[in-house]
Amino acid sequence: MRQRNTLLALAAASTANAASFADLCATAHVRSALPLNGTLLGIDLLPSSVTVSIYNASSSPSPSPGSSGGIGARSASYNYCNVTVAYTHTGKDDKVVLKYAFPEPSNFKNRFYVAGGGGFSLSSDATGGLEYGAVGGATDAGYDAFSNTYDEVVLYGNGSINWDATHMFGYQALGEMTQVGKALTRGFYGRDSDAKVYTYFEGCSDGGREGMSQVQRWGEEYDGVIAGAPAFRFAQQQVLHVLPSVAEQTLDYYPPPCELAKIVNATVEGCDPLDGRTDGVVSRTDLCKLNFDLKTIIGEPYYCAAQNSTSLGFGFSKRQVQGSTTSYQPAQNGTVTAEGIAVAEAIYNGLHTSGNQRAYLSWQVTSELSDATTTYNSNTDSWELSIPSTGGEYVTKFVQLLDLDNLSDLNNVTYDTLVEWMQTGMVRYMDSLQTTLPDLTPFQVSGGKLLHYHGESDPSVPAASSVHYWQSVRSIMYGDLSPKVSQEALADWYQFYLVPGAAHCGANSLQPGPYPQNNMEIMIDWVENGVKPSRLNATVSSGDYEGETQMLCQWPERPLWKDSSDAFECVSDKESVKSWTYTFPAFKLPVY
Ligand SMILES: *[C@@H]1O[C@H](CO)[C@@H](O)[C@H](O)[C@H]1NC(C)=O
Ligand SMILES: *[C@@H]1O[C@H](CO)[C@@H](O)[C@H](O)[C@H]1NC(C)=O
Ligand SMILES: *[C@@H]1O[C@H](CO)[C@@H](O)[C@H](O)[C@H]1NC(C)=O
Ligand SMILES: *[C@@H]1O[C@H](CO)[C@@H](O)[C@H](O)[C@H]1NC(C)=O
Ligand SMILES: *[C@@H]1O[C@H](CO)[C@@H](O)[C@H](O)[C@H]1NC(C)=O
Ligand SMILES: *[C@@H]1O[C@H](CO)[C@@H](O)[C@H](O)[C@H]1NC(C)=O
Ligand SMILES: *[C@@H]1O[C@H](CO)[C@@H](O)[C@H](O)[C@H]1NC(C)=O
Ligand SMILES: *[C@@H]1O[C@H](CO)[C@@H](O)[C@H](O)[C@H]1NC(C)=O
Ligand SMILES: *[C@@H]1O[C@H](CO)[C@@H](O)[C@H](O)[C@H]1NC(C)=O
Ligand SMILES: CC(=O)N[C@H]1CO[C@H](CO)[C@@H](O)[C@@H]1O
Repeated sequence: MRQRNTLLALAAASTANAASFADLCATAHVRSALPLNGTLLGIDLLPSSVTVSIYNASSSPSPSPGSSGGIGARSASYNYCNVTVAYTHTGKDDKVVLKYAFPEPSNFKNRFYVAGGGGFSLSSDATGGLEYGAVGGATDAGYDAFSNTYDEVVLYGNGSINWDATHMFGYQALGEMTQVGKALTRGFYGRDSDAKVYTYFEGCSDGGREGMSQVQRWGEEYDGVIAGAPAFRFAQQQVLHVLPSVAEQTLDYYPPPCELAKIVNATVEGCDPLDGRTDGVVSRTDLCKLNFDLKTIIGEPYYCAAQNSTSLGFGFSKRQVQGSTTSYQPAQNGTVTAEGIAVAEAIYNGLHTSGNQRAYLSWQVTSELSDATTTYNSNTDSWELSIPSTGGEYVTKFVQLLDLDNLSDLNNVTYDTLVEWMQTGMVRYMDSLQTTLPDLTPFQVSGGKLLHYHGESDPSVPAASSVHYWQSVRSIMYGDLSPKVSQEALADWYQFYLVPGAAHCGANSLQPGPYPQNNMEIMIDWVENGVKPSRLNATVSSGDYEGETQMLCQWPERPLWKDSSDAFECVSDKESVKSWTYTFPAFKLPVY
């Protein structure tokens, strides 16, 4: 009898759910669920702007294969209520458009999910959380970010910075979208105004920086943040993209791309065994840095066939061809030169002033030297400077304040000039783009969990950049505790993992290593069930060890195979940690 009642109740509930999705996904209901003016300080919602529609997965065509990001593709399998609503900042008369995807009530699991973007874009997709039973949201940040990238609007004109857009892109837009979204989520599903809505962020590259911006500025709003390869310490990070070109100019040697590729390949080959297993992956770039002499590569032959190459670059301005440029490369047949090695060493060694003070860290040895790629001039049959637009555009727009998409040349540009550009960018955008505040107390105190990871052979954002931030947080928050005690305290809520061999936010075609696949499951378990990870689950996706699970070591421990037929051990290695540790005396301000 009791069982039958339960079944009836369940049936009634599911009918109510089925009937109610259309009721919930209705303009009047959404308007009534909006937070009232005055509840979220400084945010006035505009009820008249609300639009709603039910997205029916079954009746909608699936997104085209290869459509960007992959996250959007998930929406094809879920029905959701598509809501847009705008707000204005009190007294400001601006307009920010938000969009949200609400799962059907039967799928809703009390969660809110924010996805990070990349390059100069915030995510414009609100559907990434549907597979986790989460409401998701996206914001146009007040500068129509659904169609514009931030670098297109950062200048009103030469010399005139759009600070509203800068702060919105920097951290504010996502924080406000999340605040409104959580309140709206409670109202939409009829929960109490103080009901818990587990709130997650997941992103990589600029998305990782965005995640860190939320941890730093809106810590109380988030329960779990997953930040990959964050493009933070923005000034140093963007100017770093120009370092390889300046090294080539300074050393007056413009290596053929094939020579650089050979240097990287030979380094990977030479350092592969140092971690105890020869598997094509340098799981210990620190041992490579400490024990491998690049000069031993001099004289090794290289050959690359002629090609019309599409160079990846990390160009992320919309006015430039997104992510790729095509150029002709003749056959390259030669041997690695001392000059080529000197360029590689200058790049891996990182930026120093003319007085030999360190200004910044660099990519780990074994990372591809993508930003050093030269272009072929068929008139002179020689290789010439090619300034990566990532760094070039940052210098023209953000430092020089000129509405130009790239530096046209490096005349009179020295290592000292790069340091000056970093200094200008750091000070000017200290409270907007820099994104390295190391005191995360509000996030920690409210119970937030941070999972931070970085591909060890990342050729765009150096892995050491993440290590440096972890060290900054540890010393600022636990400076009075011993290393061991502070590491344990930190690991209760902030864990950092290097991903051996991995490139920028993904696997590396040159090193068939592991990559984490189920970070959100791990994070949900940590936040909602209290299951604290101690290693990070990752899977090898190609090569001889395809399918192997590697439980990655939590920083500062490092992997080491004692016997290549077993799993690696996680070891402490002081020399190794030292090789990842930097100070930046070129700057008088602390660089967190
Ligand atoms: C909130 O304030 C805005 C103007 O700042 C106004 O347009 C809007 O109608 C107000 N919302 C409500 C629910 O009163
Ligand atoms: C989805 O289905 C609902 C209910 O059948 C219908 O009212 C709505 O128009 C559909 N929406 C779309 C976008 O097809
Ligand atoms: C969601 O609604 C907005 C505003 O009406 C519309 O522009 C957008 O195409 C809708 N998205 C989907 C997936 O239906
Ligand atoms: C470097 O190694 C990759 C594969 O690992 C190969 O495709 C490429 O041709 C190599 N390049 C050179 C210059 O040896
Ligand atoms: C590169 O492209 C040019 C012009 O399209 C063509 O003539 C040439 O054969 C191509 N070379 C290679 C190596 O593909
Ligand atoms: C590259 O140059 C060497 C020495 O000049 C020559 O022996 C070799 O055949 C060349 N390789 C190719 C593929 O052309
Ligand atoms: C500017 O950036 C583009 C890539 O978008 C690159 O091809 C070009 O060589 C750069 N300009 C200079 C002067 O290096
Ligand atoms: C901005 O400055 C650049 C570089 O000096 C110049 O080429 C461009 O014409 C200027 N734009 C405007 C609108 O004045
Ligand atoms: C590791 O991730 C893989 C791929 O997502 C998954 O199949 C496996 O269950 C995970 N293992 C653990 C221990 O989490
Ligand atoms: C100040 C300075 O060094 N100026 C030099 C900049 O570069 C040009 C040539 O590109 C020289 O002529 C200038 O003397």
